[in-house]
Formats: sequence, C-alpha cells, structure tokens
Amino acid sequence: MLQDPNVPAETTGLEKDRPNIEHVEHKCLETYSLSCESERSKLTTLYHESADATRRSFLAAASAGLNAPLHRKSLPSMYLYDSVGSDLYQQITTLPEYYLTRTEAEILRSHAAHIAKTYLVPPVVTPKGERSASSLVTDVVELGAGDGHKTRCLLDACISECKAAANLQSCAPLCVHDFEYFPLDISSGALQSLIAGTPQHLRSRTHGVVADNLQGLSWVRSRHVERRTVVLFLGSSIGNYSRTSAVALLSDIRSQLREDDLVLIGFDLRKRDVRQLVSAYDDAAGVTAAFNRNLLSRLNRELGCGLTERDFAHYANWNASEGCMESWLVAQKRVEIPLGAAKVVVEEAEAIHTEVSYKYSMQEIENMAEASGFESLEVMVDERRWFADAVFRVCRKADRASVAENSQLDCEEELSIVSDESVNVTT
Ligand code: AVI
Repeated sequence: MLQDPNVPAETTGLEKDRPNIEHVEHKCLETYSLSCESERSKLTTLYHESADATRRSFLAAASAGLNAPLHRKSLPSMYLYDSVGSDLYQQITTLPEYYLTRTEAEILRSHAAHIAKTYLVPPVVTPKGERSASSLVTDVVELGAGDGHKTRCLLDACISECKAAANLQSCAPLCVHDFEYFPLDISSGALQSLIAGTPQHLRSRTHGVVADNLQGLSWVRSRHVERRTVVLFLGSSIGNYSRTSAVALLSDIRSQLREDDLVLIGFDLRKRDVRQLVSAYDDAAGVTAAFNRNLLSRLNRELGCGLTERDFAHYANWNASEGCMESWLVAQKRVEIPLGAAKVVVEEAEAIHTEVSYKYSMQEIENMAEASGFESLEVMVDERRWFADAVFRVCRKADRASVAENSQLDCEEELSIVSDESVNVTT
C-alpha cells in the first residue's frame, strides 16, 4: 500500500488468510506475535488512526481542496488508498498497459544476486575482532511494503549469499553477513497477509511494522544502532510526490540513516512515446478510472455526499513542462457537493485534480540523490529503459560540504537538467 505519513490506516480486504494473532502490550507500542506454523514472525503497531479521526481528516482535506477557486480544485491523492482503492491499485499493477510493476519486477529479478551481494549482505573481509557481530547484520527496511511481492526475489538472493559466505568462511577471513527484513506499511491488513504469505525460510527474519515511513524507519534504527540499514522504496512511489517534496522526503530519510547506509529506490523513466504513459493511466478496461472515481465513492461512503459517480469522468494527461502524469475528475454537469454543514459547487467541465505521477531522466535521478544528501552508486534499468532502480548511498562526511552547497541551488531548476552523461547505468 502506498505509504504517506497522512494516509489513513485501512484494511486491504485480504484478512481472511490472516495468521493467528497473539497480542502483547509493550510499553506504548503494541507487539503482536503471529503464530505461523513452527516459526514466529512479529508485527509491531506504531500507527493507528480511528475510523472517526480518518473521517474528520478526510472532511477537512476535501473541504480545503474543493473550496479552492474555480478551476483550482483538488482532492489529495492519499485518500485514493482505502481498502477499495488498494484493491483497485493491485488490479492496476497487473494491467497490460501498466508496465511499471512488471518492469521493475524484471529489473529486480535479473539483478537480485548482484543487489544482494553488493548492497544487502556484502561479504566482509575483516581481521578478527574488528567489527562486532551486530554491525554485520543489515536491517532491510521496506517503505510501503504492501504485499512485499517484489521484494521476495531480493530476500531469497540474500539467503543464498549468506549461505555462500558461510561456506567460504573456512578458507578466508570472511565474516558472514546476515539480515533482518522490516516491511513497513500503514495497513496492518497488508502486513498480516504479507507475513502469512512469507515462506518458511524467511519468516524468522521478517518483522512487520505498522507505521508511516519515517516513524517506522526511526523505530527500526533506534532498536539496532550498530546495524547497517538498507531502505527499499520501490514501485515509483516517489513519483507521487512533487519534485520538491520528493527531495524533502529523501532528505528526511537520509537524516535517519548513518554514513554508508543505502536506499534502493524505483523511478519511472521519462518516455519518448507519451501515448504509452497516457494509456498506463487510462487503461482500456477502465480500472484506473474506477480507482480515481473511488474518491467520489469515498465522499459518499464516509461523508454522505450522495454523488453520482458518472457525473465525473476520469481524465489523465501528460504535463510536459512538469514531467508528470496528472489525473483529474471532470464534472459532466454542474454538481453540488454537501460537505459537513456547507456546500461546494463544481461547475460543468470543471476538473478536480487528484494525483501526480512524476517521471525521471537519469540526470534527474542523479540530481535528486545529490540534492537530498546521497550519492548515486548505480542505476539499474530494463532493456527498454522504461524503469530504473537506483542505489543511493548516504554521502560520506568529507562530501557533505559540497552537498550543502548543492542543496542551496534552486531545486526545480537543478532537477530540470536532462542530459544522461556521467551516470553509472546497468542493464
Ligand atoms: C502508487 N503509484 C506509484 C502509482 C503511480 O503509478 O503513480 C499510483 C497509480 N495511479 C494510477 N495508476 C497507478
């Protein structure tokens, strides 16, 4: 499920296969032990919003967005992801037009062994006693993990690497690296089904955290101060942030990390063929339209607005100057929307803005790393160069001065450079 600090916690409707839950109070946190066959995986809850609090924040956000002046109306995209919206998004990821999920899965599958060996559990050649055992464990923290499907091949590759390193240990001064996997999501339902679907050999290393991204990351970091951390932020979730907020989010992530920690992050790339983008966000079966219109159903379900969904048409367009896909709901007639005690009028043909999905060039990826205090180590792309997974490393202290200087640059201006030179690209 897309994670945003403000996305309300919802179930995903996948709870029917939920494992047995044993509830244990632990200070102010709730820690659940999930009894999964013989092994036990953990689920810790840091984030909970009551249905009433969600309804109130939805009312406040909808009122603010819909009371904007004519042709400036919007609804925040985070409200796309209730349980109905999350199910629709899952369907989108399997559509023929929506190449993003498939393409990223292809990149991760074909580079899994390399990613595991180079970044997740690298073999450590070290004279005896130089490092403590805990510094040889990597915490793999996945933001907005959802069903964790994409990540499985990386974790399997880590297991193979750990075994290979253990076999080599007898003939070389190698320390065996190990890892623990922390999927974070604001949906406990999503994490429960992730854990239920986790194969036996990964369960003891999996610890779900119901939390927003920064809250969960900070919790994991504070538990294991000595460990390395690798953050996974996959699926082009970064694209749902404006370029400026994306830099702010990555800077916040960086502030939780230590020198040499890494982020593996997925970007959808800019395309020559704009039609490919438009059809990915306006598919023939109408699933993306239903996903967008679900905002209207939510207004009906949660705020009793009594809208007729067909009064609004889904519209997706490429904004070339911003470099993003935009989604809109266009009123097919004059519509009055009761919101709390007030009423909002949407004029016929007026469009309500609902989502952005930014696309990146190689140079923009490099610039984003620099602007948020990272250096880009490698960018892995598919053969058609549709999608990229980049590895960012926290800048070393010696490099910090130049990062500070770079961050002074006007972010929008800096990110608009589109040359592809000097980027370490792997296909
Ligand atoms: C979750 N996110 C990366 C999707 C995207 O491509 O921006 C959300 C989405 N909206 C419409 N289709 C998919």
